[in-house]
Parts: sequence; structure tokens; C-alpha cells
Amino acid sequence: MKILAHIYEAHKKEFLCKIYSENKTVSACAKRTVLKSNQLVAGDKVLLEKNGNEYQIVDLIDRTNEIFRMNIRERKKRVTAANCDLVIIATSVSRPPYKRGVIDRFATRSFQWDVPAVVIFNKMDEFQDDFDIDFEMRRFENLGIECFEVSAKYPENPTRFGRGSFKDLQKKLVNTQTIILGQSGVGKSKLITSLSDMEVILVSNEIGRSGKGSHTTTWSEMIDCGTFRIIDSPGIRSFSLDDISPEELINFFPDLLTISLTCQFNNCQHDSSTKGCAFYGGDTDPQTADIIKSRLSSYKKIMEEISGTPAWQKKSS
Ligand SMILES: Nc1nc2c(ncn2[C@@H]2O[C@H](COP(=O)(O)OP(=O)(O)OP(=O)(O)O)[C@@H](O)[C@H]2O)c(=O)[nH]1
Ligand SMILES: [Mg+2]
Ligand SMILES: [Zn+2]
Repeated sequence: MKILAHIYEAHKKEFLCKIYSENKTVSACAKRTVLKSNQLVAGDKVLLEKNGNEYQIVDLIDRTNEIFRMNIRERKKRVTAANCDLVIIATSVSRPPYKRGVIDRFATRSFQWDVPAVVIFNKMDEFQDDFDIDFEMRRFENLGIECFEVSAKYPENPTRFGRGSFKDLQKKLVNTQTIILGQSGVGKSKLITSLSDMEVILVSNEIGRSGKGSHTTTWSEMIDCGTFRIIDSPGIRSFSLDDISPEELINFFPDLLTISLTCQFNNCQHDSSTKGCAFYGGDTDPQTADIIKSRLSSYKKIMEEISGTPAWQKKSS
């Protein structure tokens, strides 16, 4: 008899699986044929077989989506989670400092993965009004990405900028399997423990003097939070979008894509200073114009990166 289970933790050869029908968590190994064709990850649905007291994963159920990162050294995609209904892009507004470019990259990925995203501005209890947070939020809202301003440390804190609060975020998560992504130290693990209606224990470490996180979470792990599940993930060290081709990049910038479709030039590099380009002069609404301008600048930065000759090719030539 085959038993349906969800992977909560995936190690090299050992997988922590939850069998909902029996309300228990078991450790399982995987059949060689399954491992050969797939890298099993947190969030995967699998079929188990029981032999004596041992469980073995004998089948992987087709994924609805894959969350991956690029392993730069191996130049390979590494799937880190699967079957996510939502991506939480978490950022801190104090330490580590807010980095627009990093959030833009995560947003680009979420469009590539075809999984809806929200951005959480965490550590609002420490916000010093040192950047225009309202503009940043409008920038993502213009992309259809909902923003929340919260403090994982003081969840009851009222919001200041009229965006979603901690309670709104909890509501949004009901019945989802969500992955939380972001740099080390932004408070991903702390957010999960605060969001959960059950007791959850995850390690969070203090931010060092440098203002950076200490890479406390070292592997992806799914956590039951009562009415929803969240996959905690390790903070990123480097962020490569190298697998995306220059031609397809615009598809993952839906706000720019709409405008670019009206551009009259073929193979246009798109620039607000090129007469005749759809981006020329910016939007008629000055507020939207600033947003589009800064998004175009992010787009170009990434474009430059992915258009460059990859390092491994440079070496051999
Ligand atoms: N003041 C304040 N501190 C917070 C908040 N959320 C998290 N922190 C602190 O920030 C530090 C880092 O939090 P973590 O939860 O470990 O961050 P992380 O994103 O999981 O980091 P990695 O696991 O390294 O990727 C801890 O000392 C937390 O207590 C918040 O809303 N306000
Ligand atoms: Mg963590
Ligand atoms: Zn153009």
C-alpha cells in the first residue's frame, strides 16, 4: 500500500515526511530511481511504502512549481522547495539595510516561477524614516505585489503607512503553503515563529556589528503554523539570475513589459532618453514615472549582468 506524505525536511539521503492521514512524522529514505531523476525538497508530495518499521519514498508526485536558485560554481539550478502557493519576500527596514535591488531580483524570480509574491517590510519598530518607504511600497504595488509593514518582534504594533498589518498577513496565509525568502538577518525565522498560531521553535541570531545576518538557518524546512505551512529558507549569499536569457528577461518585469509592447523599435534597449522609445520621457503621471524609471534601471542592471560573457567562458577563451 502506498501512503501519501509531505516532505518537511530534505537531507541528502534522509527525508522527514509528514503523513497527514495518520497524523505522524516519519523519517524515510528514497528509492534510488526516485533520487536519480529528482532532487527531493521541502514541500514535495511523495508516496511512501512501509517495510517493517522503515519507510521508503517510492514516487514523487508532479510538482505545481519549483523554487530554485542558481548555483554559480556549478552553473546549475538547484531546486530548494516545491508546490508553493505564495512567496514571501522579506526585507528589513533597519539592519541589515533595505536593498531595493535584492527585492527586485526576488520579484523577478517570482514571476519566472509563476508564484504570486508579497513583500514584507519587517523590523518596522526600528524604522528611522531614512528612506522613502511609501515610494518603495508603491513600486511593488504597481507590479501587483501586495506589501505588509510589520514587526516580528512586536506583532501588535500598529502600521504607519496604511499597508497590510501583521493580522492581515496572517489572514493572507490561511490554507497556503508559503516560502519565505530574503537576505540573512531580515527576520525570516522570527517572522515564522511570530506568525504561527502554534508554538514553533526556530533559531534566530542577533545581527552582528557589521549589520549583517549570521546565516543562522542553513537548510530549507517546512513548518506547520496551524492553519498554514511556511518553508523557512537560508538567507542568500549571492543572487545570480544567469539562467535567464536577455530576450526573456522583460517577461519577468510585467510592469515594463506592458510599456515595451508599445515601443516602435525592434530590439530596442529601452531608454527614457531615446526619442521614439515607449519609455521616452516617462509616464504622464509623475509618480508613476519615477517608479517606472527606477524599475527600468533595475532591469538594465540585470540585463547587463546576464548579457555579459559568463565567467567560465571568459576563462577558457
Ligand atoms: N527589532 C527587531 N528585530 C527583529 C525583528 N525581526 C527579527 N529581528 C531580529 O533580527 C535578528 C535576525 O532574525 P532571524 O529570524 O534570525 O533572521 P533570518 O532572516 O531568519 O536570518 P538567516 O536564518 O540567517 O537567513 C534576530 O536577532 C531577531 O530577533 C523585528 O521585527 N524587530
Ligand atoms: Mg533564519
Ligand atoms: Zn524602446
